[in-house]
Amino acid sequence: MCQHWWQRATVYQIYPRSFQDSNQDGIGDIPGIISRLDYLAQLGIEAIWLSPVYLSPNADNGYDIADYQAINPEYGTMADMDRLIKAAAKRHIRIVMDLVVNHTSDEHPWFVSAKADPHSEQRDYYVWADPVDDHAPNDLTSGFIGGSAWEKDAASDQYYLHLFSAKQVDLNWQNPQLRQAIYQMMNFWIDKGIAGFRMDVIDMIAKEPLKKVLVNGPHLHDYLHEMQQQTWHDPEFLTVGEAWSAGSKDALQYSDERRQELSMIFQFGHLWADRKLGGEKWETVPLSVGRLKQALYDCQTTLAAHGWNSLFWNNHDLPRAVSRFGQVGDQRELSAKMLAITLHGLKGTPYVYQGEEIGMTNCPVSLIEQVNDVEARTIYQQLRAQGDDALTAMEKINIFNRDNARTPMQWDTGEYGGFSQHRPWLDTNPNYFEINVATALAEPTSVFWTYQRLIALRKTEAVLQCGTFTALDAVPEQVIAYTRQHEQTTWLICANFLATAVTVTLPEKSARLIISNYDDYPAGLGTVELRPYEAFIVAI
Ligand code: TEU
Ligand code: CA
Repeated sequence: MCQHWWQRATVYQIYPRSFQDSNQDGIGDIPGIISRLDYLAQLGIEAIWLSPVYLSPNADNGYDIADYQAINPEYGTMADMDRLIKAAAKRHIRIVMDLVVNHTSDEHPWFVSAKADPHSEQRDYYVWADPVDDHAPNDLTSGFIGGSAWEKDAASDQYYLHLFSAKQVDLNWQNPQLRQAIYQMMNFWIDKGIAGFRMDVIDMIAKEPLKKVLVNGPHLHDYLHEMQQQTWHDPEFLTVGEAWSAGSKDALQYSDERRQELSMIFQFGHLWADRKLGGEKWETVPLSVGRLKQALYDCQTTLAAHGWNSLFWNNHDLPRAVSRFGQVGDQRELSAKMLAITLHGLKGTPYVYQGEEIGMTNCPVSLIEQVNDVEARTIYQQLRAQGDDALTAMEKINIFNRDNARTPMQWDTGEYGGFSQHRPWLDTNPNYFEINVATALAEPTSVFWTYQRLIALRKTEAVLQCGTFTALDAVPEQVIAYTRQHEQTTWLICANFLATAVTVTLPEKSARLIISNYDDYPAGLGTVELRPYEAFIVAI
C-alpha cells in the first residue's frame, strides 16, 4: 500500500459555475454540488478540487479574488461551504480548495488601500515600479491581453504589474508580511477541515519582473518550503501546484518528499504533443503519439524514486480530452475509454475533470458574442486587429476557447441538460441529449463505468498505486504500452491511440483481463492485432 491517502485516491475537479444550479438562476452553486455528492460517491472519487468559490468580481470567473475568506454569493454562503465539507466527509470525500495567490482582484481591500495610499502597509504587497523615460518599466506583456503587463496608476505616477488581466494584480512575494497574510488565510481554511490546496500558477509567485524573470524565480522553493512549514506541514495534506513551466526535473524538485514542499504538481509536457512547439495556442499539428508518450514516460521515470506525478488529460483551461486526443463521432465512447485506461494505469494521482467521466466534448461556437472566456475574447480582438476575418478568427478561437470545458454539466435529457431550469450563464452543449449522466448510468458499457472501475482499482490494487513503471519500447509509434510491477504482481497496460488497427508484439505470457474497452480481448499475448482505439489492462 502506498503511504498517503492521495497516492491511493482519484481527485475530481469541479468548476462550480457549471456543475449544478440549485436555485434556478442559471449559475452552478455550492448547494448544487452537495446535491450531487451521491453521484460522486458512486463514481468513487475521494477528493474534490473545487475551482474558486471566493468573493470575486468574476473578471476571470473567480481566478480574481476580492476576499479569500468569503464565498461569492452567486455560489452560496460560508455556511453552505461548511455544509459541503461535512456532507462530503460523510461520503469519504475530501475538499481541496483552489489557492490563487499569484495575484488578487484589483477589488481586494489590499489593493484598494495599496492604490489609494502609497504609504499604506499594503502598498508593497503588490509589484510597483517607476516609469522609465515616461514609459512602462519594461516590455513585459500580459498573457491574457497581449498588451503591456504594466498598468499606470496616474495618482502616484507608478506602474503596477498584472501578468493576467488588468483586474488580476500580481502580489509581491518578496514581502514577508504579504507571505504571512497568505499563510494566515491558508490556515483559516485548513482549520475548516479541508484536505488540500490546488495552487494556481505557483511557478510564478517568485517572479522578479524588473529582471524579466517570471517563472522559477530564485526564491520559489524557499517560499514553498516556508509555506509548508507554516501551514499544513503534514504530508497527508494534498498540495498540487499548477506549473506550466515545469519539466520532469522541476516536478521532482517540487514533489521530492525530502524537500518538504508540495505533494505533486500539474506538469503540462504531454499536452504539447498536438501543438506546434513555440507556436500560438491555435497552432495545432496532428497528434504525435511518440511525443505524447515520451513526455508521460519522462515524468514516470524521473519521479520514480522520490516525488509524485499528477495524471490528467484536461481541466477548466483546456480542450476536452476526447475531442482533442480521441474522436467525437462513432468512436467517442471507445476512444474516451482508451484515454481513461491509458492514464489511470500510470503511477500518480489521477484527476478527472467534471464531465470527462461521461465523455463530454468540446463545444464550438460561431460568434464571438457566444464566448465568455476572457482569454479567448481578448485574443479574438487581437486576431481581428491583425487582419483575420471573423470566420478565420473564430476557427482559431474554437481550438483553445476555455469555454469548451466550461459548458454546463450534462446530467440528463431534460431542458438545459438537467443543470438548471433557467438558461445557463453559458449555453449547454447541444449534444446533451445523447451525452449525459442519466444515460451513462443506465448503460452498463458506458464511459462512466470504465471510470468507475478504474477508480475502484486504484483504491485496492497496490500495483496501481505504487507499482514500478516500465515502458515497453518496441511497439509501433501509435501504441502506448507499459507495465506496472509490485511484489508478485505485474500488470500490462496497452493502448492503440489511433482509429487504424495495428499489430503489436507483447510478452508471450498468459494474461488475465482486468479491464478493456472491447467486449473481448486477445486470449493470449504475443503478437496481437489491436483494433481501433483498443485499450486493455491485463495481469501477466
Ligand atoms: O491558469 C494558468 C495559465 O497559465 C493559463 O493562462 C493557461 O495557460 C491558459 O488559460 C490556457 O489557455 C490558471 C488558471 O487555471 C486559469 O483558469 C486562470 O485564468 C489563470 O491561472 C489566472 O489565474
Ligand atoms: Ca445558482
